[in-house]
Amino acid sequence: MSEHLTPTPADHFTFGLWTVGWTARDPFGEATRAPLDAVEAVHKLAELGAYGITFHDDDLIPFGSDDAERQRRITAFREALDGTGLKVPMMTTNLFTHPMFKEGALTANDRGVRRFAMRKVMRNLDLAAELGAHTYVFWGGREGSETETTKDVAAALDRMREGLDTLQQYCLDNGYDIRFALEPKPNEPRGDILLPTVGHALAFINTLEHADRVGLNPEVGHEQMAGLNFVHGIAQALWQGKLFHIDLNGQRGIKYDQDLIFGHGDLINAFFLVDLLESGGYQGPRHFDYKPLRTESYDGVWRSAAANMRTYLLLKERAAAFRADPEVVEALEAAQVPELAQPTLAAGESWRDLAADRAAFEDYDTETAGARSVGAVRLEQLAIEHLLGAR
Ligand code: GLT
Ligand code: MN
Ligand code: MN
Repeated sequence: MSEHLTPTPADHFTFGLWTVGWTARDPFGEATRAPLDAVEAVHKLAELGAYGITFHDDDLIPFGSDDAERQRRITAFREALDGTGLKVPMMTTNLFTHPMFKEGALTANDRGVRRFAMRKVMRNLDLAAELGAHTYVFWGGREGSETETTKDVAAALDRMREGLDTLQQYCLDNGYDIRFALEPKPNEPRGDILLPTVGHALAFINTLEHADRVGLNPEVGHEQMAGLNFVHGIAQALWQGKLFHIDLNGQRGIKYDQDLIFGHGDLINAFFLVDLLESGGYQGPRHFDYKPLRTESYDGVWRSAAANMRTYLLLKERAAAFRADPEVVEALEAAQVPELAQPTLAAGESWRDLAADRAAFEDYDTETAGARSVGAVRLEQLAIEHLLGAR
């Protein structure tokens, strides 16, 4: 394997403990793999060249553990982190598995459930601060409904805002430098989930008290489940300074959440995603949130972890070759792509000047503008050829 395709911590690849640790229980069948010890996961991921590991409170400390058990597990995990140098850049809360969360957590109709959920997050924020995590993800898997009658959406959004404002205040008052990242998903496990897409979440964030400390953790498959272009969503999140974190995986079309290996879904979109992440100023971890196929045993689990990273590095290499190709540069010019960065009005020009410019309207050659060829096919084929290694 050529050296630049061998992952190292400098690549900032991270994995959820729940990904390699998924025992492959699904709604139709029992687990096909034995549980994975968190300490072993840390060692294996470090060996493979990852930078970090992320987790939900309950991934590390089973729900209902007593204090002694909790401490024992945290200590063993810390020792593994210290021994390997693996980091914990992000943490999150499980607000979806326990039956109490069946109707929501921060937005449950039941106020007692909401108060419990807030305390569960607070306790785990203490651990996140202790382990040096600076990003905290909120995936509202149970925040939604199957029926219009059971959920007052406006009230639920009020409660979501109250919860996030209060929890960020908790961080600030405790001196925790932890920013929040909301993870949109259109559906599954709920029929309809609140804040279903990047766009909904971006609009909601503007209503928060600490809006500057709240951004997004978009997941490839979640936007694609809604038929949306992930690259466009990420470009807007970056443009708004809100790409705090990212969940990389693969999805094949509008169906259940597949959580495939990165690149094993829409490969063209993955190519342009890596191109954008590498050139668009994203500095955060490249976090894989995927599920090793249920058909595989642990050899396949570790192979799939390595595959995520290698695919990313391959796409990074291909994207760099695409950008460096003089023919691509020329085709971009021909398609007027760089021209879009030029403001529509000239420096100092007002709408009055524009209104007086006959060349812009009265004398504009609309026939020629309508007949021009944009050159998109040539450009896209060049991208495909680079992606396939043909250039
Ligand atoms: C859950 C979900 C993911 C979220 C995780 C964070 S857990 O597996 O499917 O998309 O990122 O809570
Ligand atoms: Mn998913
Ligand atoms: Mn995710």
